[in-house]
Amino acid sequence: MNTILIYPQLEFAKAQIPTPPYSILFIADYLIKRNVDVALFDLRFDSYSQVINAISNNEPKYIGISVMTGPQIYHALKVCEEIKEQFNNVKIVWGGIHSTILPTQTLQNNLIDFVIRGEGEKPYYELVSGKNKSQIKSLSIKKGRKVYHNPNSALLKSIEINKLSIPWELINPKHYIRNGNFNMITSRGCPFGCAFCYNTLFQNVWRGWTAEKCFEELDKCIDFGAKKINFYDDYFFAKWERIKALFNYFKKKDIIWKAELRVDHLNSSLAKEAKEHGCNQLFFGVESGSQRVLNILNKKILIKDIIKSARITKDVGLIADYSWMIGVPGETKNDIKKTIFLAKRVKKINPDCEFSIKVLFPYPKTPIYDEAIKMGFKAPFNLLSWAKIRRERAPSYLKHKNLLEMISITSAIVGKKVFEQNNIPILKLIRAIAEFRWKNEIFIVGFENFYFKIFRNIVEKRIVKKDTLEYDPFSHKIVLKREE
Ligand code: B12
Ligand code: SF4
Repeated sequence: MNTILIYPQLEFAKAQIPTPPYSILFIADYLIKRNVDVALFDLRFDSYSQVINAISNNEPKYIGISVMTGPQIYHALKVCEEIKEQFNNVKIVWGGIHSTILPTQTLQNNLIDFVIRGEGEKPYYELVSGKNKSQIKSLSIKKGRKVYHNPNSALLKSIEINKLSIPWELINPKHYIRNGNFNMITSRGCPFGCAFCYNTLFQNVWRGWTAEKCFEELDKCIDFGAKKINFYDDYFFAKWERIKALFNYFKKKDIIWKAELRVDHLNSSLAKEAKEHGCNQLFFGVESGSQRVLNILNKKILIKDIIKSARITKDVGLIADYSWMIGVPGETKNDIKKTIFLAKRVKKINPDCEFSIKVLFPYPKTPIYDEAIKMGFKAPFNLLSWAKIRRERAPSYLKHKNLLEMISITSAIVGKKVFEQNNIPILKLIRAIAEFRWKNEIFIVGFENFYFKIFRNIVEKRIVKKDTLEYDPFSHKIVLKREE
């Protein structure tokens, strides 16, 4: 039994510290432990010809592709096209958040044979090991033009998650370390039920590695060069005992780290302890400066929590990264003003903080999506139109679409330290214009909106020029790349 798992290319991948493709790494580990041969390709580093050769040599019956909403869909379709052209009998299985949200629409595409919704470990193993398809939970199948969805499978339990390790032998770990920076994930799920969040689809249950399991996995990452770790967990601080043990581990191993925390969970002693144990930065999803909008979003935080977080991080000397959101169904211009006002106030309290304001794109099956539909939102109707979704682009049902996009683009420029690099003239110019706009709140349509993509390309090319320069998110500097 053998299979191939593929992580398609991402847009602007070069300007980021590449995150290992954990989605398919965990699935691979589950399969390997059950005697399935797995080859894994991350198309940020591997080529189509490697994939084609592996299919020729191993003749797998199923190939699994991991896909997020946005530009990755386009790259995923390209690789599927290439595969189907040469190997018509191979069955292509899509998994990941996008196909979990829209399994029927995904299967309407001719290139895709099956969708696995939700966590892929168990259903994908059952598929490749030949279990009767009608018995495989979470599998979506098409017969002719009709699509059938088997019932959802149960989420993996914490005990099962703790049996999963990262099979580093399948990829080159060094690809994912840049100047000691490394992105890691130690848990799944979040119980808070924010109205816009994909976690509502995953039954909002937190499951994670124990502290001991974290040490075991982190030791391997440290061995191949990880020194500064960015935790991508949705709810890293879920279990206090686990966090205390991890704090001691970070101190012992001299690890610098950052992670996401809810503002209502922050207090001075937690911030101090985190700082004393290597924390350099906390990420807060604060979303809005309007309490009314926070309530619509079911965020369960108060404006005063946001302000307090800025004071605490300032006092303790932590960098705080605030993520704000506009374009919420039911939001007024006044609410948007309040968000800009609060983002400015927070920056004033803790000048060392970072921030960006993103435009909400409602995802099907989240509560906010139903509100958006009532207000005239029309979701993209096929995979290629979903591929066009961009973080800074506002959906067209929103009034003041251009204004929202300009706020988003301007905030990303004034709020992110990467634009503070004075040694790159183009960044200086972009920042000067954005600062003028931000200060005076002039967000009428400007050339930045039209040329933002070109700007991003320039920035990316400059940062990765000849692959020797890159942005270090911990020191907030563009640094010379060292070979790990
Ligand atoms: C790290 C990360 C990134 C990294 C890239 C990840 C990587 N490996 O390189 C970066 C920062 C680049 C990124 C970018 C984006 N991201 Co992102 N990202 C994440 C994050 C924080 C962790 C992903 C992860 O590793 N999860 C852990 C694994 C184990 O979980 P998983 O991916 O869900 O995989 C499981 C199942 O989904 C399923 N599965 C997944 N793939 C497959 C494949 C097969 C064959 C099968 C059977 C099953 C299966 O099984 C897996 C194991 O159980 C998630 C949030 C989260 N906590 O998951 C958001 C998240 C995935 N990102 C999201 C989004 C929207 C984006 C962007 C599109 C944002 C944007 N609008 O620009 C961009 C993509 C832009 C682009 N350039 O293409 C959304 C996805 C929503 C969606 N509808 O797809 C998430 C959920 C964040 C959120 N809260 O909204 N992201
Ligand atoms: S706190 Fe964050 S991860 Fe948790 S449900 Fe809300 S948005 Fe999602």
